[in-house]
Amino acid sequence: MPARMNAQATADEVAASLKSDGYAIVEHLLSPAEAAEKRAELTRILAETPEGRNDFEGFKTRRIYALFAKTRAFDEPATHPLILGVLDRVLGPSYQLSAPVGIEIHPGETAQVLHTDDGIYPIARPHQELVLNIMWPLDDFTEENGATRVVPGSHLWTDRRPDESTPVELATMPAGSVMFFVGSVFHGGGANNSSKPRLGTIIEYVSGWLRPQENHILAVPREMVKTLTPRLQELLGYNIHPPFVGNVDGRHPRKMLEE
Ligand SMILES: O=C(O)CCC(=O)C(=O)O
Repeated sequence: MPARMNAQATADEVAASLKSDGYAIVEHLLSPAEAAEKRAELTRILAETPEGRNDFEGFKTRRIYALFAKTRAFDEPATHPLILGVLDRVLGPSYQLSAPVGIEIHPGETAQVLHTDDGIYPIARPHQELVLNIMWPLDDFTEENGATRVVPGSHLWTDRRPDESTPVELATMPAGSVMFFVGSVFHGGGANNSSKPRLGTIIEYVSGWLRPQENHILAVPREMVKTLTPRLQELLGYNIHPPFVGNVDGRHPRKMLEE
């Protein structure tokens, strides 16, 4: 069981837990009112969101992609000082948003296959951490409603994969908490055996020199990006990995927001 920390947890404490277990939970980072406000905002968007197209997305799961084009509810969570502090320690100074997704798992959904989020990149294990993912539960995550399943310590595996006998932990936690998990740890959404949907937002970050899962430059209109904070603009791809990965016509991409 990894350390469960309270909202006073430091980035060093979270990073230490990630190093040993591959995941860490900080409870009550958002107030119940903040979590409820974000839940209501996503519920509005979910009314227009289709169910998944395959077993991985989940046939009884709705996923909100292009999140930063559809709501401002996660601008602050995405740049929360604790989140950025942990990112600095795990991914180093250069990282960007990869896959921000609202995930609503409906009753009757089966457990998602256990997987790693950095497995989409053809880079042999072991390797430096390339991905850090943050789950923001907007409902209480319980054993019954599909709390995320995690295989503690599996970020250290080189050529093993989980099977039926692998011990799995459930990331049960109250709404408004956060679960950090590194891209190399095996995890997956749980089965929802309750009578209500389970809503959470995953905000995934990737090293600045790798291609993000979602193309935010196309997904989020440039006029909208101009209204956001400089840090969020950088995380959406208006940044370079030093010395010049991501340049536009030889210039820093932030210049595209000044025209
Ligand atoms: O919804 C969850 O609890 C985890 C989902 C997940 O890991 C994924 O979709 O890749």
